[in-house]
Amino acid sequence: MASTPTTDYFPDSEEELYDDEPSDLPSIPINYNRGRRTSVSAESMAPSQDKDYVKVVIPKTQEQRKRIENSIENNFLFKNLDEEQYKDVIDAMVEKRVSNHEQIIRQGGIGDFFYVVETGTFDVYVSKNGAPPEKVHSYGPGGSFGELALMYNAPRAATVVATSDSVLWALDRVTFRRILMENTSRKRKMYESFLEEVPILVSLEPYERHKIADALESAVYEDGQLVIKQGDIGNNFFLIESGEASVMKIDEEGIEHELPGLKKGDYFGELALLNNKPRAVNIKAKGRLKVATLGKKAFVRLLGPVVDILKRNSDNYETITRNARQQ
Ligand code: 1OR
Repeated sequence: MASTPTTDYFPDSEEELYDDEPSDLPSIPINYNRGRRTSVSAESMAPSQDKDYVKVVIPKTQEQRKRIENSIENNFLFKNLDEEQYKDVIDAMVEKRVSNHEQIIRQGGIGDFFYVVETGTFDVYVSKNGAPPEKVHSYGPGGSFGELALMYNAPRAATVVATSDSVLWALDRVTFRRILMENTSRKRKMYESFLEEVPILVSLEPYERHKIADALESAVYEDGQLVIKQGDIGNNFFLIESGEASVMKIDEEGIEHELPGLKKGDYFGELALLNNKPRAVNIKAKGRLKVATLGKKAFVRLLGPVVDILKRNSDNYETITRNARQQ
């Protein structure tokens, strides 16, 4: 049927995990779409003149299809595809076996493919202003890379090299743009300016914030609704997109103490995730509260670079609680 790519393409990738973990979120769960593969909105970012489009179909065995499904299962970029989009993506993917040390993408090169890692490991190098390349990231199974050049019609932003014999699935540029780009760039745009203003995230690279955007889900709580219940197991991390939240701590005698509230740009819910402890306080919406949340796995993976700051900040909680009790 379609343009079968030659076999010496150089795929690339970018990764992410969204996780089918338990969630703290309320009745309209943030993951309401999961598993249903309902259609995404049709705001057209992609050059998707569907009528003229010839689908890429690379014949594959059931076993190969299964392997692709497993590889993309936890990848945020493949969320929210409808059944047809999901099938089209799998049809279009090409298996690429690579050897240790093989270069998959070269910084400055032209973007042709987007890559998903089935097995193996990859390192990412960036050279800034002609300086020697520095390792900035690595990928393992489930990861994906090479979306940037395809999304922005830009040269490859980094070099990606296999660090073991590996198996990749490559998706051609046209299929990537037609199916995966719309949702991805919509989300990155939606959260971009907000994430730039979240104090805890300022030290991150823009690309790290993009990846957080891929993983975020928004949820809304009405006035008085409990977001976090003291004593519960914690599954999510929260950033306040708009509105305010009140914070209450119940002490051993059952007396409730009000702690300083939270506002736009503030975060909460990290403590239970960092320490694997029950939720330390109650957090409630004060008026309408909109939050962006990350599941635990995504939190660990994407906020790794700021964990020390989160931990340091949490040292203040004890002082704040002590002061509140004395009032
Ligand atoms: P691409 O099409 O530009 C290289 O081809 C790919 O490496 C790129 O898409 C991303 O998928 C992936 N900056 C830019 N690209 C990165 C980065 C990155 N990490 C992975 N890729 N970082 C910023 C470095 C200043 C690393 C952030 C952790």
